[in-house]
Amino acid sequence: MKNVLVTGACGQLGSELSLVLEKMTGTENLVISDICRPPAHLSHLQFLMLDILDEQAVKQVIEEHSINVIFHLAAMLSATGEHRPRQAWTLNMEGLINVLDAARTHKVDKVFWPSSIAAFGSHTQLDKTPQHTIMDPETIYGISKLSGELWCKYYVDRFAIDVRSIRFPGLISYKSPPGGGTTDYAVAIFHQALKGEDFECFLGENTRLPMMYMPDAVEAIFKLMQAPKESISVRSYNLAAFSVTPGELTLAIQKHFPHFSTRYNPDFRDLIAKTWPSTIDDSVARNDWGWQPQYELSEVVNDMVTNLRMTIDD
Ligand code: AKB
Repeated sequence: MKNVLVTGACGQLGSELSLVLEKMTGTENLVISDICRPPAHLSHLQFLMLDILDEQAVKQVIEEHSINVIFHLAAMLSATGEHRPRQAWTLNMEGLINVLDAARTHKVDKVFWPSSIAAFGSHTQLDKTPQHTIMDPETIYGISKLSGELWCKYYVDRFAIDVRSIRFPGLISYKSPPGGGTTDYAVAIFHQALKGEDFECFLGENTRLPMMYMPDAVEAIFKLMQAPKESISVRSYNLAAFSVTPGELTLAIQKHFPHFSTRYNPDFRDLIAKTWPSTIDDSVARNDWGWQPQYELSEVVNDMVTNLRMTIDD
């Protein structure tokens, strides 16, 4: 990787990925972008205000910085998308197409784009969801992810752009908060526990979703991006680490905070979650590029609690 551009760098995934990318590319070869100012821990990086809906601006950045690799992360997530469906569609689709087209025009070597478990739907086999199965998403975010997968494949087949993608489960991290997703509860719950307060959960106690710890997610992106072209058999890979319900996560957190408790007040996000896989079959990623998660639930909980405690103590 020589000159790298990250879009949506201030988001949950972008802000962690950018720091790891910096170690690989060097600060001078990394350009991060978003439509809001970067948080303090990214302020030493080359930052550009870039609206991915501005097609000319996207092309200009790629040209001026001789970008060879793009990590296109800017998107609106599932829950916010349900409040603003047209904006979610425009941002998620037009943004992706602008990036793919700029990559084609400027002969970018590789593009990474995150898909999601939201691309599946209620007729999908939701237990051990296979790589190839029925996909009938019911949220606008999910529809944009499924359409985005098809657009990526189209650019691969038609223009030989090397686009690679992962269908991410919910991501758990302590460095930056998620924004507007259905899986966000799995981060918010830790912050409440650390504050010594109970948690009101917008999912039902038994709603099981696949989750992944951020270091595993970042590692997966690098593994996929570094895999030889010949080993890539699909463009958007299923990926799993562990699956958990809010009830089980509460029990795991209670091992550290015995007085912690969760009240359940499921809202529209619980209905969304019920159309998403509860567990994922990621054997294609394991076979193609050796995917192997490092973090199980108990390790994630230990690490989250330790690191959030340090943040509070600082
Ligand atoms: C969301 O909840 O919208 C995201 C996702 C699963 O893609 N975290």
